[in-house]
Amino acid sequence: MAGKDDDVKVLGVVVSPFAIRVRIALGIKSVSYEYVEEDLFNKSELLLSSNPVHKKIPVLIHNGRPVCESSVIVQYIDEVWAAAAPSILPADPHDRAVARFWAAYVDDKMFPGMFGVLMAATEEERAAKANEALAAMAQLEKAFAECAGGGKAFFGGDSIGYVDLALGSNLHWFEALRRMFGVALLDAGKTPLLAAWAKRFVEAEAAKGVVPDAGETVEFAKKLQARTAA
Ligand SMILES: N[C@@H](CCC(=O)N[C@@H](CS)C(=O)NCC(=O)O)C(=O)O
Ligand SMILES: *[C@@H]1O[C@H](CO)[C@@H](O)[C@H](O)[C@H]1NC(C)=O
Repeated sequence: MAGKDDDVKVLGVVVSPFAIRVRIALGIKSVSYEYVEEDLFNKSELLLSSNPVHKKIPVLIHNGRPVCESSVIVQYIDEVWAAAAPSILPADPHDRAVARFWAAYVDDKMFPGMFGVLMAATEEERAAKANEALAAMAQLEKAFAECAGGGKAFFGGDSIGYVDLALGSNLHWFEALRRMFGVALLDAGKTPLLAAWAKRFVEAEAAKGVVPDAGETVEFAKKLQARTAA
């Protein structure tokens, strides 16, 4: 359980959506933590020993004990720091199930399309991946309209919740892809509710200082493309 002498470390990469959602979740709960930037092309012993199965970031290390997988970590944070309001998952079991459904949808449908835009080998492939991501965004626009009834600030209601973290942690990539390829995954014409939601997300206190700017993301993207091609 949480205590005042908690030792909390996050192994991450500044532009990684998966690490960003964990860091914003800790911010929501006002948990102080040490952030350790990893080089994914030269992983630290600490990363390899704390996530020996996937060897991926993010890893949360709480009082020496690692927790892996961003969705698992965010739920862990919500449970351990349950007393620190607001809660990230809703209270009602069905609402929780719906939130988990849409967060998984972001990772399974939107993210592969979005990342595919960056890594595509051909323009045809890039267009196909953009369409996959856009189709997912259209679904998420409908989900937002339904769950927020059009009137709430966030998927989670008045404050950032589980689905907000899943989707909002990708926003700097949307802008990077727009600059690099002219691909607009967030478009006020197509998904007006999400466009307005995105502005609220990046301006939220817990997101400030964690969400990197698009320029930094573009630099990272170029390095990733070059290293993957090599
Ligand atoms: N499902 C994982 C995905 C994490 C992930 O893809 N991490 C990437 C960076 S964004 C990584 O560490 N890649 C290193 C590798 O694959 O070697 C989660 O939600 O935590
Ligand atoms: C890899 O990281 C270690 C420290 O973890 C460092 O000493 C070494 O110089 C790095 N190697 C490269 C090629 O960056």
